[in-house]
Amino acid sequence: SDEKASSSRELEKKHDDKKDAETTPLAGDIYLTGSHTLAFPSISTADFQFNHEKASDIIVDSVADFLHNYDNVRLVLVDLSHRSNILSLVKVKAANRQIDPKRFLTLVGDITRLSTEGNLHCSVIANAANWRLKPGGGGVNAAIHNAAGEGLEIATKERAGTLSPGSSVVVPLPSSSPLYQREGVTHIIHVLGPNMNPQRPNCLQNDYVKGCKILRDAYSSLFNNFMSIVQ
Ligand code: AR6
Repeated sequence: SDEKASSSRELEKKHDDKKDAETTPLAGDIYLTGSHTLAFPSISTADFQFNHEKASDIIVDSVADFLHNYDNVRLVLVDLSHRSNILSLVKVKAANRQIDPKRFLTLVGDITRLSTEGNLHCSVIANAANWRLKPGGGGVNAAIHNAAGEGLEIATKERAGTLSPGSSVVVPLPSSSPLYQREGVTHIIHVLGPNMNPQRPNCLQNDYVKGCKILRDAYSSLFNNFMSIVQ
């Protein structure tokens, strides 16, 4: 019976070791909790028809700059499909720039289901919004408003009525919101990017000098607003 007891202790010990291995964060990840992670969609590259080569350059530049200036934060670019052109472009360019893959991830998934379906805890998510900050309109804006419920629309109105291209606004999500309860999202940052779609307001008619500047401003506003939440 002694033998039995010792072998069962062995088993318990093994079990504990395994548990430790599973729960101990990697050295570089120790400070990277969900509250230090921002997930964002590629601004302006679907409904707003912004050029993907140019947008991917701007994303990688903006991310590299930001991560150079701040420690202990992590950025995640999300898109819905494995065939996402923008994700492929950004992945290659980020690797070429030797951006730390632990601090900048590209992820296929629904930005409103990162925790439940992507196993990524992330308390701040960005939205590619419209200038009226209204729900609907398709794309990621509709998905986020649908997932968050009308609490988001109300909370947004308290913060801002409209948004100008290249700027962003932080909206704390009410704790009653399904997106808060299910996914642990505490803040939405609405971002308005440059628009190249003639069917939408403020179309830049392929003026990429203006467009690129506005997209850079949009990401820098987004990342600065993210830091204002984290700090
Ligand atoms: N999860 C992750 N990424 C998504 C999701 C999702 N649920 N849905 C779309 N994307 P878009 P824009 C990706 O069109 O080009 C709206 O109607 C999508 O594949 O949402 O900035 C607003 O009201 C793409 O990579 O935003 C504005 O009027 C990215 O999100 C207008 O569209 C952005 O696509 C804004 O256009």
